[in-house]
Amino acid sequence: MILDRTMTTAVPRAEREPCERPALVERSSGADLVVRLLERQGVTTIAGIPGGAVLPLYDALARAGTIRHVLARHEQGAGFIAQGIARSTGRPGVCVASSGPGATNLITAIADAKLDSIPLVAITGQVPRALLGTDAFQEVDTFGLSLPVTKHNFLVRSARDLLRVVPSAFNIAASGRPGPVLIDIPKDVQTELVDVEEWPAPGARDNTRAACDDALARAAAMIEAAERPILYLGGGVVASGAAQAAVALAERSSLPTVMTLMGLGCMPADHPLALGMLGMHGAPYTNHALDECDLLIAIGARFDDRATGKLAEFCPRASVIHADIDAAELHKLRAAQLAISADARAVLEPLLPRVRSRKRTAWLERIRTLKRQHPLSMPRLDSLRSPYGLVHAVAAVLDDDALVTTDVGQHQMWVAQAYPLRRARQWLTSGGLGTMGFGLPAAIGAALAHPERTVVCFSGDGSILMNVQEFATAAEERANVKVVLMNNRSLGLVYQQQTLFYGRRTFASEYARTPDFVALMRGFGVDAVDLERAVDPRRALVDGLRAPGPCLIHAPIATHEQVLPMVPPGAANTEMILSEG
Ligand SMILES: Cc1ncc(C[n+]2csc(CCOP(=O)(O)OP(=O)(O)O)c2C)c(N)n1
Repeated sequence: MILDRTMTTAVPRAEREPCERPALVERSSGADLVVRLLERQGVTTIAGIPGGAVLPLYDALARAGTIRHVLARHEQGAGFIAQGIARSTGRPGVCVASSGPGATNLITAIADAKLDSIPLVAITGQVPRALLGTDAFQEVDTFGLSLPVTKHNFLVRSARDLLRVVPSAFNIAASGRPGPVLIDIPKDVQTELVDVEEWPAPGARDNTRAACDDALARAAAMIEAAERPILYLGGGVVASGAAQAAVALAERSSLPTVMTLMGLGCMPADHPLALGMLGMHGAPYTNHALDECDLLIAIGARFDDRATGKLAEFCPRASVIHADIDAAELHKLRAAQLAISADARAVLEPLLPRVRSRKRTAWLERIRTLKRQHPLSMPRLDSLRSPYGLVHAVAAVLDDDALVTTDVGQHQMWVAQAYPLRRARQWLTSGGLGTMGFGLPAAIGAALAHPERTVVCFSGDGSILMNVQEFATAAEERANVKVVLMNNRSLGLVYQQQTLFYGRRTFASEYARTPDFVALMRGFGVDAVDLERAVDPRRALVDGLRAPGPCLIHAPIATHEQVLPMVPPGAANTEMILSEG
């Protein structure tokens, strides 16, 4: 018996797909089963921290020697390392933790994956079955705790059930709208022996349903009839691998294109039709263009409040086509004239040949005028002390192969505005949950998945301390991660909000004392360069970015710097604050 929260969705794949029949029956422990099933999923790297309740699984990993285990220094770090793998490859990431505090430490990373629809399989050890519900040592109800923050979760009560649970977990994590799945395995289920007669097929992403012809025809007609259409791309375009099709559609019909924080990179930032990020910190011309559009084509986006501002005043003149794999998103926040419940790629690719090539001279001319009248101001681009100057200087050293992660705060928004992201999956940021501490471990995961690439993590002096212990992991793994620490000696985004909206009462947001980050790196065995003290800061920046292995680049930023424009929370996107308050 397993506890499975719907008891219906996890249809055993073994019943649906042909199974491989080994000649002999194999006797296997639950822990060995998990390792074999992970191998069969093609998992090569997992991140975690062992503990009593998960030691049989660790022993099985040790005996098999087939899967690289990255020893994180905090389970949240392990969760974000797994997310870094998932976000940069599109395949489910795997993290492991012990029961009790190990599992609770993992919860934030799981919730983060839920809000950003990231495929993650989290495996936790649990107290033995007989002790469940007894307040045993390191017992928490991981199943109950994770219920609202997972796409699905399992408490496994028999080793045999692992044969269906593990493939199901991968199938559920990757299918439809991706998300995190948790498998909680009591210690005695890990040691229980079972005879395996046949191995189930690995859990794979379900095939996506094609969008129906009628909907595609209507979408094409609406695009055709529109005078001022805008294409609005979200994380679903990244998840479904539809970026190319989106750009092709935009080019064919001359569609100015906005992206959510999660959708950045789908259209190259320097593409003539790209209007960058919309919403709270979007460019003024972007939000003004949306205000004027008569058709909004929302693909894999969910009308998040950070993107829409005051919903009632978002795109007030527009009809809406909304395509999303998750039917629950359709009409949830904004009623759509045409709602299509399908994967972004399954909509965009067949839509393309149905849409006539259009020039839209007047609308594109209007966009050029809006750009002139309402530009995005990026002051002091030539200075490394300016946030925008620093972001540009970093980008100038790296090529499009580089991956970019961020933490959460002003630095995240400066990078979202200014870094020339040019491809999907280049950009890894915590969008929905906005979790400080995401950047470094996510960068480590991305670097492990792409050892040939440079991964740059932009962080703040607040965020970096939330998972600073993962520098030890980065050093141990020689991960090619460069952390650009934008040190404004404050929780900058909080400081900015207090300045703008709380009568300048900046409280609990400025640090009276900050650590010597360069000295800290010495302790971790990580290289560091300090742009504050370097004789030639530009040279030091290049050296730091080109050094092999992990490196911290310490960059001072004035505390008063603000990320602008800013739409006050609850205001319409056209009511932006444009200059420092
Ligand atoms: C785990 C967590 N706690 C609190 C917050 C609220 N919060 C959002 S931004 C921010 C400040 C971030 O400071 P820092 O990392 O130094 O970045 P900066 O804004 O200065 O660039 C805080 C506290 C959060 N997003 N995540």
